[in-house]
Amino acid sequence: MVNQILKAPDGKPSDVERIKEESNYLRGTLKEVMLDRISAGIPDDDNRLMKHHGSYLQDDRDLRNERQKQKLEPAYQFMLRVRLPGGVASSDQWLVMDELAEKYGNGTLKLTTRETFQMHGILKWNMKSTIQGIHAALMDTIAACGDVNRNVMCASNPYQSEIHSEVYEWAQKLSNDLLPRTRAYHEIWLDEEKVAGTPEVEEVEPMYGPLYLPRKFKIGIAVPPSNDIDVFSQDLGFIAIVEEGQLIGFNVAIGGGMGMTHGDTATYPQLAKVIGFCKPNQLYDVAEKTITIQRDYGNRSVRKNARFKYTVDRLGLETVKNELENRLGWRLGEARPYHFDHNGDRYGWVKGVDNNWHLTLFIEGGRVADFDDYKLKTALREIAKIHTGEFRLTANQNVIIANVSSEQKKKINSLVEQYRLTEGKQYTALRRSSIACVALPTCGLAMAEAERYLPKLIDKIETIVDENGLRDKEITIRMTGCPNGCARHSLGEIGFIGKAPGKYNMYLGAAHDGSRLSKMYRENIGEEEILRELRDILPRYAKERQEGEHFGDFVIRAEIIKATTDGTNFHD
Ligand code: SRM
Ligand code: SF4
Repeated sequence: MVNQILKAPDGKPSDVERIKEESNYLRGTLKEVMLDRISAGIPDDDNRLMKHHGSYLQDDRDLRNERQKQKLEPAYQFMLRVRLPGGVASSDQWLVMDELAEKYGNGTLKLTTRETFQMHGILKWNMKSTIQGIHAALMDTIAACGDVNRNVMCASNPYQSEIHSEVYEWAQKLSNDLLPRTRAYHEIWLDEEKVAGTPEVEEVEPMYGPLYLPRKFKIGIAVPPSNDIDVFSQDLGFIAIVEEGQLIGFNVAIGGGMGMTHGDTATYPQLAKVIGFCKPNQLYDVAEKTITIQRDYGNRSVRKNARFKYTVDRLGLETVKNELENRLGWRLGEARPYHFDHNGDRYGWVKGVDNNWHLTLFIEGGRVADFDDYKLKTALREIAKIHTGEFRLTANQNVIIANVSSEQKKKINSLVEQYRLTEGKQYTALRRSSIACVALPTCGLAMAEAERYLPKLIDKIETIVDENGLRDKEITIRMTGCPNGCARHSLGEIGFIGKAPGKYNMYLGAAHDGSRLSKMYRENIGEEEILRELRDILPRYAKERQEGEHFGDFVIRAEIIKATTDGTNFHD
């Protein structure tokens, strides 16, 4: 199937390629090292493999210096990410995650920007029990991280119930059918008997092959007018096309991604581009064949240039489209018209076409915890105990209490009021449009704070917003602790990327509907300068904006920043 004319970059394969190759389909020595009680950590090679099982070894960075002084090994602990296609969890599953976080994690749950749960702070000896607990609740952590297809996202709010349930089914199917076939996960964590290497059973990965993909791969399905999943940030995005109330198919967009490295212009965020249209029953084929193109032509030598976006930019959009059509054996249809309004969530109760109700709640930084004056985790637990619908985790780190009958709505609402959950209404629209990645203390790559700092920064920006009558103006604001872009910072109308403790690069000019990237406005600035800049720009927006003009469009029209027209000119 490999096209002799197209080429993957030459170069010595990266060390991760060797680790995968020698791993016997993602097993390595994980089973043995997890039993070792001498260290709370695991060797680097096994940690690389661990990701494919949905987990990373981390250490508590707040304790790093102190432990070093005491000549102790770092405070090792694991992060565990659930695979939850479309972000849909039943009440029972919510309760299990709540309990596991208490029992084995740091007591909190992180709702991620890819619609799933993360737990932090799990000790090595508790990993197996945690994964088994998740498995018993009919969830898993397979392929939640690693060089494979990740959790498949889909539009969150099911108010157009029939369309959403169809789209959700597609997200589930893609997520399940694109899973690695290795039984490594079942053997290591679920005590399934080993089959690999025995003469009776020859293990194969029909789609991935023994080296899996050169890098992670992400798929999301949007339902216009909401671009809540940021479809253009996906390696492969699908845009649902609805005509006369029927889902007739999907526009196909390829080659998006947010990550980059400070100071390296060969790395950049990029938006996926629409290349055509497919019918619902062609969706899986398109996904599978696109993945195999990245498998065959992605860069296996330089990991920071290994994402599909670089493969597409290197080979050319048309070439990749042709290759896809060759592999499919049929041509994509012409892309259909669509329109996005926004990439955030819409808060509060909405009634679906089937008369069920859905309540979107703002969860700051996606962190579900009991705070001194705000018992959020307890509140959601109490709701889960009586809620017969489901919880929908959104790509903006929020939660939707979905499919509530009119009879149940009263009961749920009284809990919402008792625990002051919609106090978010009193927040500014700016805060409700915020996302922050985890960053410190758990993320090993963080250069600055994000989740723990953005709320405090917003406290101060809110004063400026209030002074200028912008309280109800939705301006998306996103912060990450490093340029990897886990909070999709380049798609925030105001974006911050951590550079060093207390220092950020500031970005402006992204489109409110997720269709244009931002551009760097100021480099390496601290809080005082950030506020000074916003004290200049926000009043201008308040006074000079045109009817309905979004902040991201205004800063370009007002020539405060140049528009980024493609990822390849992001750094210009
Ligand atoms: Fe991410 C790595 C957290 C969504 C781009 N991401 C990490 C790691 C695992 C750090 C590491 O490699 O050691 C972070 C763990 C921190 C912690 O302590 O939990 C991490 N990423 C997250 C989450 C939890 C952020 C959040 O606060 O919600 C999100 C989990 C999503 C999920 O459920 O699967 C998360 N990461 C994203 C997104 C957004 C998205 O997918 O929509 C992106 C940008 C989109 C993209 O992939 O291009 C993203 N994460 C990265 C990258 C950069 C990849 C690249 O192309 O260069 C890394 C670093 C890497 O892969 O080497 C990374
Ligand atoms: Fe960590 Fe950077 Fe991702 Fe934030 S953006 S979670 S700091 S890798």
